[in-house]
Amino acid sequence: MGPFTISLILISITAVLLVWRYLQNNFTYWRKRGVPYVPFWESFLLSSTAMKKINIFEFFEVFYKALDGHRFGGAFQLVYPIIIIRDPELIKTVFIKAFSNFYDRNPPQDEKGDVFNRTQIFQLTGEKWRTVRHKLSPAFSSAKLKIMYQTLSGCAEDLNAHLQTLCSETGQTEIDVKELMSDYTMDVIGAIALGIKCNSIKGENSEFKQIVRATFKFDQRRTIFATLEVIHPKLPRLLGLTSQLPEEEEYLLGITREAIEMRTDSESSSRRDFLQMLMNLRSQELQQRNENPSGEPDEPVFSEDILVGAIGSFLSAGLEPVAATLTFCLYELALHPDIQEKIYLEIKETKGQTLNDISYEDLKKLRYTEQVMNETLRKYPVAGIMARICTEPFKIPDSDVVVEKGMRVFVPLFSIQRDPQYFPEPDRFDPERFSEENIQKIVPGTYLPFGDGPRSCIAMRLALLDVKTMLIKMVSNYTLYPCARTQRILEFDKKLVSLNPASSLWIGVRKR
Ligand SMILES: *[C@@H]1O[C@H](CO)[C@@H](O)[C@H](O)[C@H]1NC(C)=O
Ligand SMILES: *[C@@H]1O[C@H](CO)[C@@H](O)[C@H](O)[C@H]1NC(C)=O
Ligand SMILES: CC(=O)N[C@H]1CO[C@H](CO)[C@@H](O)[C@@H]1O
Repeated sequence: MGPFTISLILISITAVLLVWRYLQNNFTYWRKRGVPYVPFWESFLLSSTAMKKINIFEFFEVFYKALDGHRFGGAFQLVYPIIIIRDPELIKTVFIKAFSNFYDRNPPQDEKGDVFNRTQIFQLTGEKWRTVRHKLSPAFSSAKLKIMYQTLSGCAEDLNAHLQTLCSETGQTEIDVKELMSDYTMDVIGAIALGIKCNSIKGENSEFKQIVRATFKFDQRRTIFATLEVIHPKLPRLLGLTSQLPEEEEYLLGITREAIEMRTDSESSSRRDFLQMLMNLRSQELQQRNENPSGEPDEPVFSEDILVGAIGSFLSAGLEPVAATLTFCLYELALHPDIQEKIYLEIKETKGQTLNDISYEDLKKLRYTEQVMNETLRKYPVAGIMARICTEPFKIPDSDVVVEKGMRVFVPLFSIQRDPQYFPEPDRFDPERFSEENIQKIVPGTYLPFGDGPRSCIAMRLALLDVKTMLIKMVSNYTLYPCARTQRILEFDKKLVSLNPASSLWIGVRKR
């Protein structure tokens, strides 16, 4: 054996020992701190089968149940210790009171990553996130929503017209709600974000629709990307992987740029879409810089990257999650004719004598419809696993445990909203849980479909308005019913990180 071979063997042994020590440190992380936890091997086996056999909600359900009786507990994601928060009060603390300790949703991004990845609102971190969020908030004000309501009504009317055609012969038809709602949200988001008409409902399979769908589909490639990112934010790029395919990214970048360039000043003033609002913010910023050239030359906030990123976020948050919520809602209505009838009567009453559409101001009178929407989001929280990164060490109240900086924190909201302790008979779809006298009984911190605190969903009111507008159109003109193809037990898509039916979802639709 030459000296070279010997040193090679020694190096290998050292490397193995170092890795083993590192893993050993991680494995014993929770035990050493006296925190209840799901043992490493259990977590690991679960995550290795999780990719295909169960979805992320069921994955966290196992942790949730294993930690029954504890306010919080440890588990492992790959080989890294993570913390699971179960207690409603502690959840509120993490989201609101201790917000500055759990500032970010993701670890700081790899700055050289792809534009979309880097600038999506949910991925912005630190101060930049605060500034952008603050400036975007007016986009979702009541005045803006009132204008958007017209756009939404137009899209819902297209849907109505489409169904009228399908029902024209026999007065009824069977629809794949999942597909139909996916088309509907595509039309809505195209109109609201970019001011373009996609005509997906009318059956146009536009390039926009194809590419946007592909871009925001959480496929195998993206699962691998996300897994590598857990190991190290830079790892995907080192291996040559981007979260977006370059051609998809180029396309979205292209249409955004094109949309910006095509807008002349005179046209701009009449535009009311999200892109226009972003452009206005950018010109305000430019103007301020010109007027005050001596000021600090900060990095511009509304760079083109941020603009494209904001549009990208808008598309990704406005498509699948909204389509899924609508799908679950219509499905439950088809199975519950009594609930459907109550909505129908409420809408009819609100419309009163006039057959006009319900005005924006009158929408808030539809309390029962809102209860149904709330119950849908309770049973099917599309973003049911909420994640935070610890940005400042945090001592958990009434315990000696300190959450260390960099630790990933998970709130298994899906399991909490289906915990019989908080919602008796959780599988039952029951809008009465949100009736005037019952809603007070809901334990704070157990119902948070849009998150809570400064990082809650910025577009919550728009999403709810979208759902409501569609429900009004649908229920006032059609009766939904289960047909032979309707599944009685819903299976969720195992490939996605958001909640979605696994396959087509058929229901019957009859003209009223
Ligand atoms: C629906 O839930 C929200 C919380 O997300 C609550 O503020 C609202 O009062 C609820 N409305 C009804 C009618 O249940
Ligand atoms: C019901 O359908 C008819 C025919 O398309 C339409 O005129 C009417 O506006 C619809 N009603 C509602 C509430 O959408
Ligand atoms: C638009 C843009 O800058 N895209 C970049 C995304 O990331 C890849 C690889 O890192 C670059 O090649 C692209 O130019």
